[in-house]
Order: sequence, then structure tokens, then C-alpha cells
Amino acid sequence: MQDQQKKNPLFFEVLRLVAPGTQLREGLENVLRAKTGGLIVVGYGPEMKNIVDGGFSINCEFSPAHLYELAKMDGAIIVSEDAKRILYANTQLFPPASIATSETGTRHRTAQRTAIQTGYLVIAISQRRNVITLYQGNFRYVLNEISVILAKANQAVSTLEKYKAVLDQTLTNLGALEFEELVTLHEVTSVLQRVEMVLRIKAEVSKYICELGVEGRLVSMQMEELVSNIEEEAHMLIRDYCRDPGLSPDQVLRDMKKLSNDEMLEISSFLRVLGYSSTVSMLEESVSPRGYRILNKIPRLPMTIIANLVEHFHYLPRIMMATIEELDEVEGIGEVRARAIKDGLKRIQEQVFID
Ligand code: 3AT
Ligand code: 3AT
Ligand code: MN
Repeated sequence: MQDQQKKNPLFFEVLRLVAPGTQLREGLENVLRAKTGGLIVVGYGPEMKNIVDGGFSINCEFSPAHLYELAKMDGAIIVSEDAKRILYANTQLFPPASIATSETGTRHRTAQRTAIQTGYLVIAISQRRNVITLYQGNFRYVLNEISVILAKANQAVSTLEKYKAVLDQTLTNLGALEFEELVTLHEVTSVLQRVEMVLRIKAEVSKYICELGVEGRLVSMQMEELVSNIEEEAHMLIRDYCRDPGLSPDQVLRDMKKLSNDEMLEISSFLRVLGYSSTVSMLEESVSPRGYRILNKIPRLPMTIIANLVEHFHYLPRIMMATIEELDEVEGIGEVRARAIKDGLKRIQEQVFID
């Protein structure tokens, strides 16, 4: 899946355009069922004009029924880039034969070449093989049946559930160690590795949701429920432990996303993304959290105040030890808030040790 996204940054957009619930998808399904086959270009600009021959102008509003009727004819159908109008039917396409194509049949060869030549989305519906293939630039993607994707999506969600449960447990354990000042880089990187695993499954589920269109509503709700705040949690974790406090959490997340599957299994990869030297002995180094993640759990404590606290005390243990008066000295903190912070931290600490 990641490869497909790399090949086509518009991957999600394309999937959304043909997702169940759209007129275009209904039209494609009609053509598929009618077994007439079809070749559809989505877009008509100067690049297209040079390679179209014959056919006739239709210029009517797009409807699934119209598409199905027109697909009974030979040749290609051209629709507008937003798939709202059918522009031409029964056209012959002549993309340069010099463009290499991996397909065999003339319809599919033409589709791939046209996609590479024009950059438009081109859709081939095979007459005999019962498949819909999408092409855009060098990107090629066979649409799966909805039931197949739904099954995969549900499987991914249940995997997500399991991974999320483990992540929650490791985060609770980390919290306990943070209060006892026993954290080493080994724990931090293990949690970060778990975060990345969950993020990868989340990305996979997101792709399925996109491809499922209206059929993906339940999956989408389940995912929201499970991992809606995972990115925020990851941000806090990174800000707590990255070596250089100026490092952008988004950059760290991007670096994590780039790790190959093998690199992801190596705990030292996560030392590296946090800015530490990736030697094994490094894992035993003790570290203190700056406190973003724990402080963020205190109700109604704005991020700006959290940042001021960290800037003033540098580490969570010092914030824990600070007296009301010392907390009071921090910008934006009065006595009431200082008390709320002390109480909040105490409550979180108790909570962590109950879990
Ligand atoms: P029918 O009257 O439908 O038999 P047609 O002229 O309408 O013929 P089609 O577009 O239906 O032709 O094409 C039928 C097949 O002919 C599809 C393809 O396998 C073959 N064909 C068409 N053009 C070429 C070509 N340039 N090179 C190789 N095969 C071609
Ligand atoms: P199937 O899987 O058999 O549907 P195919 O890739 O084997 O597709 P064919 O050679 O059987 O393709 O051609 C089927 C039809 O595709 C024939 C014609 O209506 C359409 N077609 C093929 N080449 C072009 C083209 N250059 N422009 C417009 N339509 C084309
Ligand atoms: Mn064929």
C-alpha cells in the first residue's frame, strides 16, 4: 500500500473519486455487470485532444445509466475531470506506441499509455475478466470487490484494537516509571515503536475507508473511537524525550514513517529518530521526561502553560517537587492554577499505580 502511495500522491483522491456511493462507481459497476467492457478517461485537456480520434460529442450530465448505455459501443468514453459530465463516446485513443506498457489486451494497453501520456485517471473495465483497473501516470491499481475490502478492513481494525491495547499498557507502564524516575531509553524507544506500529495500521485502515466510500462508515467510526488521539499522544511522547528540545515532533513522525519494515523492528532506529546515537549501550541510559505528556492529562491546563512549566523546570521530576510558591513564579500560573497542577499530578500518579 505504501508503494502505491509513493507512486501516486493522489492515491486517496483517486480512490475517493471511484468509491462506493459515487455516481462514477455505480456506473462502473453497471458496465462490469453488463459485461460490455469499457475504457473511460476522466479529464479532457490539450494533452487528450492530441490523441483522440473519431467518436462523437455527448456533453450531457453524468449518470450511471448513461455510462452503461454508452459502454455498449466500441472505443473510449471521455468524462470531465470532476466526473460530472460525459463529454465524448465511441472515441479511438492513440497514445504514443513508444510508451512501454505491461498490459496485453489493446484496451488495457491503451489505458495505461493514455494515463502515462496525459496524467489523467484512466479506467479500464475488462469484458471477460470482471475487473476494474485504474491508471494514472505510472500508477496502476486493481479495484477490489467491496466485500473483499470490507473483510480486510475489519481484520485490520481488530489488529488495530489489539495493538492499541498493548500500546495503552506500555504507556501506563511508562507513566509509572516516570513517577519513580526509573525510565531508560529502552522503555521510551519501545513505546515509540509501538506507536509507529499502531500508526501504520491506522494508515492501512484509512486507505480501506477511503476505498469503501459510503460502505466504510462503520469502520471509520470504529477507528475514530480507537485511535483518534494517537498523533497527539505521539507528539507529547516525542517532545518529552527527543534529545534536542527544538526537534519538531512532526519531523520525527515523518522519519518514523520512512523506516522500512526491517528498520522498524530494530529498536535502535527509534534512538536515531529521537536524535540519540544508535548504539545498544545507549538504551540503558536513564532519561527524565520533560513532562508534556503527563501535564497534558491535567484538565484545562493550556499547552502554553505546559510549555512555560517545562521551560522553567526542564524536567517532570522537578515540576513534581516544586512547591506551590515555586509553581506560582511561572508565567501564567497563579495560586489557584498552581494548586490545580499539584492536585492533578497527584491524581494522575495514583491513577497510574492503580492501573
Ligand atoms: P467488430 O465489428 O466489433 O468485430 P470493430 O471494428 O468494431 O469490429 P472493435 O473495436 O470491437 O472493432 O475491436 C475488436 C478487437 O479487434 C479488439 C482488439 O482485440 C482487436 N483490435 C482492434 N484494433 C486493433 C489493433 N490496432 N491492433 C490489434 N488488434 C486490434
Ligand atoms: P478485455 O479484458 O478483453 O475487455 P483487452 O485489454 O483484452 O480488454 P481488447 O483488445 O479485447 O482489450 O479490446 C477490447 C475493446 O477495447 C475494443 C475497443 O472497444 C476497446 N479499445 C481497444 N483499444 C482502444 C483504443 N485505442 N481506443 C479506444 N478503444 C479501444
Ligand atoms: Mn480482450
